[in-house]
Amino acid sequence: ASVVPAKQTRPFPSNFLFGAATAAYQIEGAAAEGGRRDSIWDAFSRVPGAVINADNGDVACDHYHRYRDDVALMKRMGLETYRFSTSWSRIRPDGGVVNAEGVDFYQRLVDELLDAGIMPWLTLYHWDLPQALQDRGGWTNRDTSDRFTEYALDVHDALGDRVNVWTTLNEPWCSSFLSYTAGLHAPGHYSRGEGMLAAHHLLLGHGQTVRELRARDESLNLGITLNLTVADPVDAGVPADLDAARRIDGQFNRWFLDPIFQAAYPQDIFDEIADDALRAAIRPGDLETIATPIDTLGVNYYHGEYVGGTPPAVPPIGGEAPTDRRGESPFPSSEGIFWHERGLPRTPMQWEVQPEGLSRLLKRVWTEYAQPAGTSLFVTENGAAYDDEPVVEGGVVRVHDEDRVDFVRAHLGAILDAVDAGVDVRGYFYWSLLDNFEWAWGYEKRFGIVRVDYDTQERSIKDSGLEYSRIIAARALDAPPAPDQSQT
Ligand code: GBH
Repeated sequence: ASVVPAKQTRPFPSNFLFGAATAAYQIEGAAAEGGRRDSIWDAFSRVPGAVINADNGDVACDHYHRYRDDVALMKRMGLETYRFSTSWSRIRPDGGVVNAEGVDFYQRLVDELLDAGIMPWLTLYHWDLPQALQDRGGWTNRDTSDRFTEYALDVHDALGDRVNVWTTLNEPWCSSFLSYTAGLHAPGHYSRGEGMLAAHHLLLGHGQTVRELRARDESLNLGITLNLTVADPVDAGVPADLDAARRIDGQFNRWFLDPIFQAAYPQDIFDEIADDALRAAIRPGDLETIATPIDTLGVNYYHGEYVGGTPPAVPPIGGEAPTDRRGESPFPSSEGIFWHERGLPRTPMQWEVQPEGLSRLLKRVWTEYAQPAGTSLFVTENGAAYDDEPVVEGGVVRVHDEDRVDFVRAHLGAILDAVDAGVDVRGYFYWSLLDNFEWAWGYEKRFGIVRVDYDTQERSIKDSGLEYSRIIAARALDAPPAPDQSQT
């Protein structure tokens, strides 16, 4: 007789928060309404060839008009918190004077969230710089850091009494190197020097904003979100492979973590890539400002990197190296670094699915940076685009996105592995709540746990969304069957 094993579940810590994330330009639409003016993404989307299918954020998910329904949907799904960003171009359309209508939209959104019992998690900058500021050099101009702090204080004037968690920047690596060096994101420049200047001024804007917000209100929870990765050498016994992994780690991770937590750029990478313009841009006191203590570090994790110091015999599916449209690298220094294939599954974006990398990343960031600083750790983005195929069943649109269900479960499991190893991870935000404008990929790639029909704007919760709701309700993950149980 077979013994039915008791259902095994892995509970989440009692203080763990479950949420989903979006960003203003990716979902709001209403680009020319409510006094909003162009951001760099409006302008970039008009550049021929910049965005697939010449898509843009003019309408997107029309969230600007449908935010009430979207909040109701979040409530139905049981989300405890919602991570969204405010649009600088709504609040200060020209980078200067405050636009009351823009402020009003976010007040209504936050009130709606609070009424629904959902904690607002506000990000001030998710890549949509007012074009008027780009016309003056954008993030390569130090003045933009000051404008950012002014804008942040405006948002605080409007929402400081209702929003406790404030994230300054989302993924400054993307808004510097991917934007000013690789040309893949707005403003679409191809300059290694500009990327480094942009990164420094973004970090400076972050630090001085944390300082100013803290001075206004000590009770705010302040932080930043970084896109971090795990760089594995092809062969840890080969110095050139180890070196490749060190340099990728340095440019993705340490270039941002070290100044924020240790008031210094990583010396090895700095010696290799810093040019005279960057050295001149770093003024006395800047690094101390950047290292203003934060309460929360948000980690965005999508995939790892598998790199070596020599070219692979067979080029990996994703290519031997990330390149811009001209075939060059987004990194200020990546000469002699090659991406290899290790046979992991890949999403249609060719990103590896490597949940175990998330466990290792969290352990490392916790022990080396967050814990010593007394900073809490959250996974503020994680998700995947798959080629969803909607079907109508009993008059209802269903998306049986098994791949995404597995993806979410695997990454939540990886977080629990980190928790078991002593890492204090406080929450998880799936990217994204909705299918949305996926930057240079336009509407072609869908990351949502909720499907958006872009013709009708109808929303349908995908199977992954239903599964996520169940996990939230149970506050636990069903354990996978023990490997030997099924054999006997
Ligand atoms: C996030 O960034 C964004 O915050 C979000 O807005 C976006 O919709 C979501 O991901 C999905 O893309 O070495 O040049 O090949 C993603 C972070 C970091 C993922 C860099 C891709 C490889 C870049 N990205 N990574 S490259």
